[in-house]
Amino acid sequence: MRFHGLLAGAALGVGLLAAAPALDAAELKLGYSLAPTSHYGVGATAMDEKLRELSGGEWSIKQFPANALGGEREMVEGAQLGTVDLVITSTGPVGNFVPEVLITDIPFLFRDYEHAHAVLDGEIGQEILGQFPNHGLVALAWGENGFRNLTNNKVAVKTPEDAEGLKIRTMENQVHMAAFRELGVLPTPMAFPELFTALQQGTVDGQENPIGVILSAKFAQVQKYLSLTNHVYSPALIIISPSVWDGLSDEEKGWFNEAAKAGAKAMREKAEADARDGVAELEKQGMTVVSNVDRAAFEEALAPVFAEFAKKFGQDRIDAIRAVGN
Ligand code: EAX
Repeated sequence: MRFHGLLAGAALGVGLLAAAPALDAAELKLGYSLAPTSHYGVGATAMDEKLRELSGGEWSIKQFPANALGGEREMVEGAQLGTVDLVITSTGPVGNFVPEVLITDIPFLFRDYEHAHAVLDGEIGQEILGQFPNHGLVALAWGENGFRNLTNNKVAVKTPEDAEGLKIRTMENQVHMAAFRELGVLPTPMAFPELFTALQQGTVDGQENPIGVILSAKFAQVQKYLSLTNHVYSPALIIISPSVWDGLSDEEKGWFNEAAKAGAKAMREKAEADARDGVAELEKQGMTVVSNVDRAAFEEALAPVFAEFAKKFGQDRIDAIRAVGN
């Protein structure tokens, strides 16, 4: 009898194992700061689709858009702690966790999208991703936020002099803050979830973000002037919590890497489409667009802070980034 019972138990065990993928199907929590229709939402959806396809439905992603899991700094912290599984974030606060990322936040470093992609997907970018585990995080891929543009309520900014004295919200990022300080702007670091209200109430005069973000966050409702400064390329990252990553098999890690690549590709396509088509839309929404910005003057005005960055990050490393694709 005992013998039979054991056999029956073994048979049951096999049955359970065969059904394991369905029983164990895991849904991961992914947070980001924008609406589901944004480049982050499009990227998250593409990643989810690819992950389901590769894992036969074993793994999937539940999205928490619009800061539902907190601001970007809080979400990255959550990934470190294991309370957030996945995050799509700008590099804004990431350099506070992984200092090696900060070099990518230097203004006027990337010439265009092609250059940025070549650097980030190439040796230099992959080396930076490789540093994340030393800081309690895992980054799967570089996504994209886009080239940032200045908006404000006071003046049509064309030159650095026009921007002097403006109170501008910056990300919680020491490289961005140093650059804006150099321009004579009053940089006010602030988490993104607080920004709309701060613009509405006049706590700050302006902010800067890629066209896709300005559209998604509906900043046209609270900002008058849009200057096409394209002063800094803003990368995004797809981060996974080590608490999830460390439990994955090599095969599963492969699925996540491939899914993140699909997400990053879709994110870039959407961010670039927004940058192309979104300016006309923002104009329609009532913004005054300044397209003849003197970008060379902005770059020149930053010369002293570029010298500081060279000391901090190494002129050779900055040159290596600039040299990619030349
Ligand atoms: O990631 O904080 C920012 O300005 C970011 O660009 C925005 O949250 C999108």
